[in-house]
Amino acid sequence: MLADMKSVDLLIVGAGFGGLYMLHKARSLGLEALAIEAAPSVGGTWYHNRYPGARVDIQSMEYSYSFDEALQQQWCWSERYAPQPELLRYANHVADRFGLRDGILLNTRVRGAHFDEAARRWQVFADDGRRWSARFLVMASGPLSSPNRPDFPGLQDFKGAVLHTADWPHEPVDFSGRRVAVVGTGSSAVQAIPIIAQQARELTVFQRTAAYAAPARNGPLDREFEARIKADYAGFRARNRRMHGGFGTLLPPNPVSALAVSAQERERSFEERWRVGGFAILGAFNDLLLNLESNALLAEFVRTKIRATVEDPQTAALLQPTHTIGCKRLCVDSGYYETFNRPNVRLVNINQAPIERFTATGLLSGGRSHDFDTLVLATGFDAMTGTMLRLDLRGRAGLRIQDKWRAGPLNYLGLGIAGFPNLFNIAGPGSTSAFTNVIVAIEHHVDWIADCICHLQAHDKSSIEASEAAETAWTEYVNKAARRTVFLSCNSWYLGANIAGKPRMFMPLADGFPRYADHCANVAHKGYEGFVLQ
Ligand code: N01
Repeated sequence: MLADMKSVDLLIVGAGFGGLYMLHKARSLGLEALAIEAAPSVGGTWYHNRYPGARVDIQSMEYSYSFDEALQQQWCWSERYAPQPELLRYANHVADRFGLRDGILLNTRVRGAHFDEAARRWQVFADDGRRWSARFLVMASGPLSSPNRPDFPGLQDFKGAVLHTADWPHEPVDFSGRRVAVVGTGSSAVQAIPIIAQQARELTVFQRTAAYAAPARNGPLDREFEARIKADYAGFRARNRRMHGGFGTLLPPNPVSALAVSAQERERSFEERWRVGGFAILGAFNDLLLNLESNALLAEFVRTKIRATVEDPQTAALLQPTHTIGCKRLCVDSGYYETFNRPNVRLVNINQAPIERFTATGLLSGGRSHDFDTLVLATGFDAMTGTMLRLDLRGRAGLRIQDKWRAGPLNYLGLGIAGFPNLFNIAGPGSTSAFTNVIVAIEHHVDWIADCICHLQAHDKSSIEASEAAETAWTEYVNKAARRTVFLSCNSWYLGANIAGKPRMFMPLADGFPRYADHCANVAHKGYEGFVLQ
């Protein structure tokens, strides 16, 4: 049995943007590496989330790899915010350009991995029974990769088609002439609803929590702007890496409190950034995500925009969010609120009257039945931990990840887990991933892991493992950072609050990418302080 097992230096779970770069980097170090991907294609998020309207919410010139100058010079994005098909083409281009395909096993789902203490190697196994032995295991399985499918009573009785935004069919879906229901109003729904509404005969949106959305102001990429960035792309990337979210130098945050200026000045600043679009509005002042009073001023500004956009006062009132803005990730839209002015679109509040059950022809809520032919679940993800917790992952002494993370995802720097030697996590909990341009987060993690492996080799060490003390201190650090913000004031996937029974723990680090990157660099500089090297 063991003789059949293929041995590699480094095994990567996932061939999305994290897995692709990790594979390339590992090979550049001379390591034998293999990426295992459950999907039939590379691309990760951008392979699965192909619902109508899916596109990135960070500008394309920023949301792309920086590790290769020729790649970033030669690739041309078509729009300010790239649509999903183009992002998928980009992932495929990267796989071809860097000759990665022969190191990627597609259509293969990793079922688990056990750490063999005697050999100090990971034994990794797939659903189809194949097994591998690897010295290093890198989880590049993505923070948003396990779709959340709420256990709605009676859903199995519904006779129409059921689609999930995060697991969208690969053949075109034609909504024309159909009565469609969308459950959920997060980022995915906000992007999909305007497009579905243009096709469907009727669209009913079931809303539990109203969403804040800022206009994307998407359009064709301005070629002069592109040329300006490309004239010093490396400098642009370096400046972005010093920004809180790893992006945003095009319009840096205003370093002033929203409470320190006059009402007119505040309004002017909000308006200016609303016109720019996207996340720019969150940088109108420096305390919008730190101070509830400042936050409330921005929240009211957006509610005013909603009231001015939506014609029916009852619908406009229902669309008004009441929670802190930015506490759930801000949505970036193209015509979301306007869509509710269409005669074929209806909004149903399921906050007061939750979905009681599905029926053969629709659903019941608040004692009323709603009929439709196609159901779109835009209900998000079991974020940050969902994919790892579905694996049979066992560290030293058979420690199961499900036991280790019973109260939440303990880890050190988001990169290592005590009890799980030589396992690295890319863009997971405990790092700034969810608050960062994720490609910046990925490149940083991959580079750190590569440096760490070089260090181990140079010092003749065979394993590295986070210490429990460092992990405990880091978890407190992550909690403390969250307490300084408004992020604990609502239910969000950052907190695990969207999944029934999931322990509530604030998972991403809200401390800003530069400080986090400095922290990781210091740890490395001090010989991987907080890790045990053997
Ligand atoms: O998921 P979400 P998403 N009954 O969790 C509702 C990234 N992303 O896929 O708020 C009824 O935000 C839920 O209601 P509530 C981005 O990071 C980026 O939209 O929990 N409703 C909510 O309205 C984003 O943050 C882009 O009360 C239920 C919705 O479903 C993350 O992915 C595009 C329910 C889920 O919203 C997740 O976004 C798309 C239930 N039982 C996604 N359960 C870009 O723009 C959940 N809901 C790049």
